[in-house]
Amino acid sequence: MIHEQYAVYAARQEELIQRSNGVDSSFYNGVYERYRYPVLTRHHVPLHWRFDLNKETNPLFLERLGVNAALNPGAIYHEGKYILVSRTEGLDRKSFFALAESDNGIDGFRFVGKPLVWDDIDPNETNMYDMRLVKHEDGWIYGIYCSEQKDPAAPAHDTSSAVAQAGLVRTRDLKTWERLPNITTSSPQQRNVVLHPEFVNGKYAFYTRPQDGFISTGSGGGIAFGYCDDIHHPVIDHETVIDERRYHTVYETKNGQGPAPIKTDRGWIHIAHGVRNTAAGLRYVLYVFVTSLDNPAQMIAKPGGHFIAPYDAERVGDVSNVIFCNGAVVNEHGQVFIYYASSDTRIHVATTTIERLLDYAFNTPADPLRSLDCAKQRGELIERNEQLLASTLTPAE
Ligand code: M1P
Repeated sequence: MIHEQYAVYAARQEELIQRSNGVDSSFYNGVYERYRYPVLTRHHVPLHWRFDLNKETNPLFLERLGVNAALNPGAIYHEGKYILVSRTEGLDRKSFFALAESDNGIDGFRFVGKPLVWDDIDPNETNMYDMRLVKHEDGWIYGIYCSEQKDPAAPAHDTSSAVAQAGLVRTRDLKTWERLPNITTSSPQQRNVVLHPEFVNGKYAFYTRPQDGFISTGSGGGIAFGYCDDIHHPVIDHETVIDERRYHTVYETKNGQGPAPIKTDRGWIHIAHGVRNTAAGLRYVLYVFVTSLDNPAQMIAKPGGHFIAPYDAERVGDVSNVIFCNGAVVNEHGQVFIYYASSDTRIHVATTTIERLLDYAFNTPADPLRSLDCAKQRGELIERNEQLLASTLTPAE
């Protein structure tokens, strides 16, 4: 018999799911819109994924398998629906992947089915997270995710050290998933590995992030690019760094490719995350760069500074001061939906258009890298504007 409390809490959850979302008018930069509410949170996770609904076995209606957070979703636009594959973290700290969909990409997101599973080919894989969903021109939808295990070389007293590698799955229908072997690279650690959506020089191509340590990049780091001959035995022999870390930038400490790059007639738009260290810990923001259509490993534009950074309530969460993005989609009208998580806790959307993204990418000045040069850069903008203002103001004004 179903517990009577179920109907009460199910109705509350339905209200949350059906709440209409709107642009947050407190924010304007012309580049993208922010929205009033997160689009997906742990409160959206269905009750029957968390509670035993049976009154006989759960008379007090206690949550049995709670969910701590919904974050860092992969995203695709598929058959007219906006699909997220959320990193969904149980109270036990283990993340699993769960699919949610919406008709308009802004609100109404609803988890569907059950948590995603596939053949368990690696008994050492302990945690899985941050899937990039990529519709490849070979016809498959790929999921590339971080596959994490305890560091086998760690001494017995060290129960924290971990090794991250890139796990690989694929599907055609978003229901059944085929697990392919992990992607092999020469780097001791890999996260933020992303498949390029098209063949490049006839090969599968990946963005990687070689690094020495689980958290720190060590001598590695930077967003790299490499080829893979056989997707069934994915090996990337050679990684070339295409976007290096650099002193006193928003990506000084580390960076990583976000979603698969977005194709436009002027180049591939990349949304990436950049990390710098502060007295309060690491700060994660998003930034943008563009690579050439002929050669997606060649940078052709890079606006200075961050694109999206933690804003207001987004600043606080399980890991505060973090914006992370591994999912963005473009619909048939050229509208862009950027799904990002704030502070490793909940998922938001920002909307823009290809036209605005290209304008931002090509016309935002580059980072001059030194304060005095930044002051001069801003001074020049002010001078041009002052001249314009002076020439357009009538004496009466
Ligand atoms: O906690 C912030 C982020 O930390 C990691 O990011 P990166 O791969 O750049 O080191 C990931 O664990 C990511 O999931 C997380 O949001």
